[in-house]
Amino acid sequence: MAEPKAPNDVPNAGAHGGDRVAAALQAHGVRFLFTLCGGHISPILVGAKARGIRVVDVRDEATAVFAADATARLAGAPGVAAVTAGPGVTNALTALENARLAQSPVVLLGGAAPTALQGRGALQDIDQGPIVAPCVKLVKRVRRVRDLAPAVEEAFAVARDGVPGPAFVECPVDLLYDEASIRAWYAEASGKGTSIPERLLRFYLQRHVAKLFSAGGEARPPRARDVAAPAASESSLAAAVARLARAERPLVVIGSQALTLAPDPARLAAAVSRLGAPVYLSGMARGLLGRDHPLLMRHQRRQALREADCVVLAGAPCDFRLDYGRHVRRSSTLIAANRSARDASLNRRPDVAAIGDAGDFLERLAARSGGVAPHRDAWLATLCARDGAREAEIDKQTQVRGEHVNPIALLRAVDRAASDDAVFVADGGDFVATASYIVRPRGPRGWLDPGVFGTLGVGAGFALGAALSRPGAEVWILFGDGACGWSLTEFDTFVRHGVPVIAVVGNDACWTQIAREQVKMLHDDVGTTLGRTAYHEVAAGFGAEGIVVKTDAEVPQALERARASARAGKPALVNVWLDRTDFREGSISM
Ligand SMILES: Cc1ncc(C[n+]2csc(CCOP(=O)(O)OP(=O)(O)O)c2C)c(N)n1
Repeated sequence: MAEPKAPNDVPNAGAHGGDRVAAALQAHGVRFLFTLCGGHISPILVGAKARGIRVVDVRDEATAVFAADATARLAGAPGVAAVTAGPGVTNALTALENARLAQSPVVLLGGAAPTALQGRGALQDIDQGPIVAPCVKLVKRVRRVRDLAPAVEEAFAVARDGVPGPAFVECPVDLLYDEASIRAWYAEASGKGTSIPERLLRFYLQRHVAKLFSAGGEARPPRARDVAAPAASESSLAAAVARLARAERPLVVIGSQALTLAPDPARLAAAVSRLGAPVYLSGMARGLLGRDHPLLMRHQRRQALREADCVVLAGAPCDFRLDYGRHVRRSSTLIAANRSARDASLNRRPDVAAIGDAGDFLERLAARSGGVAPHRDAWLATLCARDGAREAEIDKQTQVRGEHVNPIALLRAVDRAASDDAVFVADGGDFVATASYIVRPRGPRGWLDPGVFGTLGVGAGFALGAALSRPGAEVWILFGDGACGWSLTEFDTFVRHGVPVIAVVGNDACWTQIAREQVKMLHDDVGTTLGRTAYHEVAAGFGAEGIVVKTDAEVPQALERARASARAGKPALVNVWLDRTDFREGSISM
C-alpha cells in the first residue's frame, strides 16, 4: 500500500474543497476511504487518492460504512466512509446506527446539493440532517470552504470522545470544487438577462459564492485534536478494589467497549490475567485472552453469574445479552465500568459505578488488586470443570452423522483449519451463534460481530475492513445462508481490490433462527424458507473461488482449498449444505 503523500507532493493541493477534506483525513492518519461514488463527492475521492489514501469502492453504501466500522474496531481509531447525497446517505443509515449502538467511531462524509439550490428541487436534495441525526453523535453541515477541514477535525474528535460513535459531515458539492469553476457555474446559472429580477438574482448569487469562499486562504493546516479517554474516579476504583478483594467467587465479564479504543490490547490482556478471576468475553472483547487462557470461560455463563458473589461488568451493559441484569444474583456485588453512565446502570443499579473507559479501569484495577488469591481455586476449578464438560458434550455432537454436513463438526473443522492470525467475522443467525461457542478467536480484535443492533448484512463490509487493516491475515466470514444474500455482490469488490477473504456459508436452506421459534409457536414457516442456492456459483461469477460441500467427508479438503485460494490472493466462498441441529434449541433473543 502506498504511504500517504507529503502535502508538497500532492498535485493541486488546496486547489479545491475535496482536497481540503482529504488533507484533514491525511492529518488523522487515515489509510482507507470506503465509498460508492457519486457526482456530489468526486472531489473528495480524487483528493484522497492524490494524497495516498486508498479509495476502496464498494457496491452498497452500507458496506462502505460497515468497512469503516471494522477498520475503527481493529485499529482503535475512527474509520471513514464517503457517500453521495440523498440515497447514498439513506442507504448508509443502517450501518451508521449499527456503529452507534456498537460504540464504534466512524466518520461519514456525505455529499449534498449545491448550497444555493437546497430546498429548490435539486437532484437528490433532501434535508439529510434530521434523518441522520438520531444515528450519530454529531451532524456538521458545512457552509463555507474554509470550514471543511475543521468540520472533519471536529468529527474525528467527537467520534472518539466519551462514548465513541459515528459523526456525520455534510459537504455540499459547491464547496468541493475549485473557486473558478464554481464562480463560472453560478455565473452561468444566473444567466445574462437585464431585467431587474435577473440582475438581482445575479447579485445574490455573486454574494453567495463570495461567502462560500470567504477567507478561504487563511485556514491553518489541519491537525488531529487530542482526545483523552475518560477515566473512572479514584473513589470508584478504591471501592472496586475493596469489594473484589473480599470476593470468594469473583467473575469478570468484558464487553466490546473495553477493546474499541484500547491503546494496547496486549497490555490489557496481561492486566486481566493478573486479576486472577475467571473471565467471560463478549462481542469485540472475544479473543482478548487468546484461545486457551486458564481464566477464560466459554460456556455456562448464566450459571456462573448466578453463583458469583462479585461480578465486574467491564464495558458490558445489562442488556438482553445478560437477560437485563437478571443473570446476576441480587445479593452479589455488582461493579460496572463503562464510559456511559446510562449503560453502567442499565436495568440494574451497580454497587460500584466506575464511569470511564472500561479497559483503562481493568488495567488500574489489576495494578491495585492483590492478584491471584488461593481461596478462589475451588471456584475456578468448578467453572473449569463445567467448561470442560460442555466441550466434551460438543465433541459428542460432532459425531452425529446425517445426510449432509454436521454444523458442529464443520465449525470445529474451521477452528482447526484457521491460521493463528485469523480474524473471524460473524454474520447470520443460528449458525454464527453456534460458531461463537465453537470457533475460538485467536487473539485481541480477532472477532467481529454486529453487536447489540443484531444487523444481518455486516459480513462483507466487516471482512473488507478487516482484510485491509490486517494485510496478510486470514479473514474468515461465517455466514448464515440468509445473511450472505446482503454480501454476495461484494465478491466483486473483493476480486477487484484483491481482498482474499474466505467465506463459509452455513446453508440450511432456511432463516433458521427465526423459523425455529415461529414454527414452534405459530405452526407456520411462512417467510422463513430458502433453497439450497448455489451461492458458490454467484461468487465464482464475480471471479472468486466457489466451492460446494455436501458431505462431512469433503469439509477438510474444501477448507484447505479455500485457504490456498486466499493465500494466492483470490477470495473464496465455501457453500456448505448443513443438516439441522438442536444446538440452539430454546434460545431466543429479544
Ligand atoms: C437486517 C436484518 N433483517 C432481519 C433480521 C432478523 N433475523 C435475525 S436472525 C435471522 C435469520 C438468519 O438466518 P441465516 O442468516 O440463514 O442464519 P441461520 O439462522 O439460518 O443460521 C433473521 C432474518 C436481522 N437481524 N437483521
